[in-house]
Amino acid sequence: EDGYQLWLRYQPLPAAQRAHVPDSILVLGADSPTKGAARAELQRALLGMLGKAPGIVDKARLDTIVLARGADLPAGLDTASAVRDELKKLGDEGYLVRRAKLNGAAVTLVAANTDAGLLYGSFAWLRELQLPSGKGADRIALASSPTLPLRVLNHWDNLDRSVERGYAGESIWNWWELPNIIDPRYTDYARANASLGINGTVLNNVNSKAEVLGAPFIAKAAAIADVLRPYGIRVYLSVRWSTPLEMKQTKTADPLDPEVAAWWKNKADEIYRTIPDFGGFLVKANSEGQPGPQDYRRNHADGANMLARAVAPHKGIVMWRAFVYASPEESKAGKAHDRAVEGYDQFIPLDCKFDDNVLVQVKNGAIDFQPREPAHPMFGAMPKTPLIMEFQITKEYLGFATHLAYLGPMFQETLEFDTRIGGRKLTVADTIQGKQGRVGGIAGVANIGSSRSWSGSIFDQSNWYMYGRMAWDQGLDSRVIAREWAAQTFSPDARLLDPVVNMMMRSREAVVDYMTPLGLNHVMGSSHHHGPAPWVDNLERADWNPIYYHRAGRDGIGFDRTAKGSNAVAQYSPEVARRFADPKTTPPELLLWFHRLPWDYRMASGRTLWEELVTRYDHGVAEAAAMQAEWQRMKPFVDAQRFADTAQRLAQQHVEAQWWRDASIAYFQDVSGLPLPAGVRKPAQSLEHYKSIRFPYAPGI
Ligand code: BDP
Repeated sequence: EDGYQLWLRYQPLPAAQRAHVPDSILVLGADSPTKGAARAELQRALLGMLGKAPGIVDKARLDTIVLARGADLPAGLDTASAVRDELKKLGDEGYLVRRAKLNGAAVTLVAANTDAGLLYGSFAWLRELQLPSGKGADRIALASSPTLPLRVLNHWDNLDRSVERGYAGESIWNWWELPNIIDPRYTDYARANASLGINGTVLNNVNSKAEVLGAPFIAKAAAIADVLRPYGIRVYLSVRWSTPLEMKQTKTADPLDPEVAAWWKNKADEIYRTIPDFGGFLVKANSEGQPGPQDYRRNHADGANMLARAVAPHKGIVMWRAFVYASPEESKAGKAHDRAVEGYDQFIPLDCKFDDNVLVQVKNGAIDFQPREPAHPMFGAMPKTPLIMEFQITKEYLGFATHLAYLGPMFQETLEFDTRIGGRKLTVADTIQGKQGRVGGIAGVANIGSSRSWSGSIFDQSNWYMYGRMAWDQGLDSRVIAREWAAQTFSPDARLLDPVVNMMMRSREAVVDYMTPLGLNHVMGSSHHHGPAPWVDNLERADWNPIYYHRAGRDGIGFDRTAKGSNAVAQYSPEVARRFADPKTTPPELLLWFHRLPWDYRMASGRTLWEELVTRYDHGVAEAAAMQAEWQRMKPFVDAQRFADTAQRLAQQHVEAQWWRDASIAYFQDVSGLPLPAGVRKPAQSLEHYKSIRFPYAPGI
C-alpha cells in the first residue's frame, strides 16, 4: 500500500462485526450529483467491507441504508416526525443517522436538510462503522452539524505547479492539462475532503500572480469547480493586488480609483459567469513584498471593501489576511521593534470598518506557524469583524514531511486558549464561532501534493484528517481524532492503535523540545526553514533573523515582551496579560517568548534556565528515539510498504533531532560562555561545523 487511499481504505470487516451492515442502498427523492456521490461512496465502501457489491434498491428491506432529505421522508417511516424535529436543529450541513423502521423493515436512516448533509452523514456513518468501539451497525446513532460555516483549505500552489512550502511533490492541479484533461485524482481529493466536511478550497498560492485572473486560468479553475461541486466544495482564488495594473488594464491599483473598482467588478462578473458558485477571493496584501492598498496610502479596509463590493452581488466573500509586518521603511529605520505586535496594531483600529462580506484571516499565532506560539491576541479583539483561523497543515517549521509531528495537540491548544476577554471564559474557538462577535471560519494551509501518499508521508495524512475534523467541530479532542485516523488508516487492532496514538500525541512536543524549547522560535535555517541556524544575523530585515528572536548573549536569553520590553503582553486581556507579564506565572513552554532572563534564572523544576534548556533538547532527542523504537514494534500490524516508509522517516528524524540539539547547544554554549551541565553529552561536532552546513537544494548533514 502506498497510502493513496488515505483513510478511505474500507478494509474487510471481521465476521463478528458484519451483522446488520446493509447490503442495499435506497436513495429517496430526486437524484442529484451530490446524492450520486454519496451513493457511490457507500457502494465502494460496502463492497470493500463486505466483499460484495450492495444492491441499489427502490424499496427498503432489512438493514437497507436509506438516504433522505427532511422533505423526502417517506410516509412509512415510523419515526418521521421525530426525525423532522431533530433536523430543525441541524442546519444546512448537519446530518442525522438513526435506526428506524420503514414499512416494517429495520433500516439505517441517514437524514439531512440538504444533499451535502446526506453526503456528510454517509461518510460519518462509514467512519463509525470502522472504529474499534465496534458498536454494531444497528446501534450507530449520530447527529452533528458544523460549528463554522466556512471550512477551507488554502493551497499554496503556483501556476507552474511548484508548491510553496509543499513537501509532497508538485501541485495536484495539473494546470498544463486543464481544463480539458481531468485527472481522476481531483475526485479522490474531493471525496477525502467531503469525508471530513471541508467545504471550500483556495486553489492557488497567497503569493499570487496576475495570470490567475486571465481567461485561461478562470476556465481551468471552473473545470476543477465542476469536479468538486457535487462534494459540497466551493472554489476560491488568491488574487494579487496589482492584477489590473499588471495586465495594463488600469493605470493604478488604488482601491479608491473608480476605474480600478470597475475592473474588479467586471472581473468578478466574468468569474461568476463560468463558476456560478465561486466562493470569493483570498488576499495577501502589503506583506513580504506583496503589493497592496498601502502602496497608495490606503488601509487594509479600503482594499478589502473594494474587492468585497465586486463579489457581493454574487454572494462572494473576501478573506483578507492579517499576516503583516512593519513596513520596509520602518524596518530600515529600526522602528520594527516587535514583529509580534504588527497584526494587532494594524488591524484592531479597523474593526467595524470592513464590509459585511469581508473576513479577516489570522494565523494561529502572532509570528509565523512556529512549533509553539501563544494564541494570536487578535482573536476576540475584533468583535465586529468575522475572523478566520489560519493553521498551517504543511509542516514548514516542523521538519517538513521528514519528521513525524501530529499537529492535533497544537491546534487544540490554540483553539482552547482562554482569552479571558470580558473577564470570563472565552476560548479562541468561541471567538471564531461568534460567541462574542461575528461568526468566522477556519483555513488550513494544505499539505497535499501529487505524491502517491498525497502528503509526503503517511503520518502527514493525519494532519489533513485532523484539520478537517477540527474544522467541523473545534471541540473534538485531538486524541480521539488521532484514534479515528489510525483505525481507518492502519487497523482498529488495539495492539497497533494504543501505541500509535500515544506516539502521535507526544510527537509535536518532541519537535518543540529538540527545535524550539521553552518558547524559543524562528531559529530555523534561512528561507527553507529546515534544520537549526540560531546564529543567523545577516538577513535583509532585522525581524527575519534568528538572533532577533532569541536575543541570547552572555547575560541571558529570550524576548522581553513585558512592559519593560515591547509590551506585546498588553495586547491580551488584562487577566492574560498579567499572567504573561510575570515569568513565574508564564507557562514554561512560553517563557522565552515573553521574557528575557538570565541563564541562572531558577525554574520551577529547580534547574537553572540553562540546565532546563539542555534538558529539553535531550528530552526531544530521546522522544525521537522512542518513536523510532515504538514503530519497529508495529511491524506485525502494518503492511510492508507503509511500515518501511515510516521507519525510514523516523530514523532520519532521529538523526535530525540530534543535529538540532547539538547545533543549538553548541551555539548557546558559545554565546553564554557556560559549561555543559554535569553528565550532559558534548555536541558531536564543533559549532563551526554546524554553521558550515548549507543546503540551497537539499539537506546533506
Ligand atoms: C511564511 C512562509 C511564506 C509564506 C508566508 C505567508 O515562509 O512562504 O508566503 O508565511 O503566510 O511562513 O504568507
